[in-house]
Amino acid sequence: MNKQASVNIQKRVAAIHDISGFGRCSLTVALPIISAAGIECCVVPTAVLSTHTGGLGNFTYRDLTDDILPIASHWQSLGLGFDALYSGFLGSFRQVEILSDFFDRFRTSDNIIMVDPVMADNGMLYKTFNSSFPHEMRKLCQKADLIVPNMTEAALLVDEPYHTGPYSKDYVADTLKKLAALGSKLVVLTGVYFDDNELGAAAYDSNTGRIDYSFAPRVPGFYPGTGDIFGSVLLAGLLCGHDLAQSAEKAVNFVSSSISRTHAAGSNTRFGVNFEAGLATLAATLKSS
Ligand code: PXL
Repeated sequence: MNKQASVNIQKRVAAIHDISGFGRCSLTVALPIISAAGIECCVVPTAVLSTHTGGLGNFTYRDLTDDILPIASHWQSLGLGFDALYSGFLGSFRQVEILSDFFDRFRTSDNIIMVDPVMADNGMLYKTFNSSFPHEMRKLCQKADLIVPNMTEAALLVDEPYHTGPYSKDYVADTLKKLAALGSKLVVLTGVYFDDNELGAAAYDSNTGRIDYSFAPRVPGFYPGTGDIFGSVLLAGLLCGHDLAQSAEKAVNFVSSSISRTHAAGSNTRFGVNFEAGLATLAATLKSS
């Protein structure tokens, strides 16, 4: 091995999500998961909340819209570069345009922009968004290399009514193609199921037309934060050198084992899932090729 090849350059991600102090979602899952993969995770908090907005009562909410571009400017002055830009839950309508600028500042010919269009689940928009937000979020998806919507977000992005499953393969393939037509060449759709026993994801690469599916046994209940866990493992997988289908499979398996562990413990599901107990195994899985 020559000297150059033996140098291991650490990857670096900019993760742009809210930070909810309690409830295990957004930055409180992205940071530990990406770090466990050996990747440096720099954070841009879009808002600070006491908890996530999914059923824990009167959460506090501090919008950080006006801090995002000054953070970007300071980082530019330091000459920082990122292997991936990863956005999730946004704190305000205005943040879409601001993130678009953020992406323009840090995009390079070989980094990846991943947009998780966090805004809805189970057929409903989250409390902090109004009905014009999906139209705005579509603009950010146009700028991405990879988008990671769930089935509800997918319906909002392609401006079609939301349907509960089980879904047909044709419906999923059609939805993936419509999502890619928004501008992002790669799409990973979560919450896909063809029967009531399994739940998983479909990974679509519009460059090749290939669709790969990954499923795990369905566990009853609704588990907040699992979309953020999924996205963080997916991105970590890609940056560790796994392909889109392999990374999506690792993300499905990690979310599934985190949910099973939480269900088996009888924990309050509104508090998020116990992904922490799986981090050491995840790190080993991501590092093996
Ligand atoms: O997991 C998505 C998410 C992220 N951030 C906040 C949320 C939610 C979902 O409810 O409320 C603040």
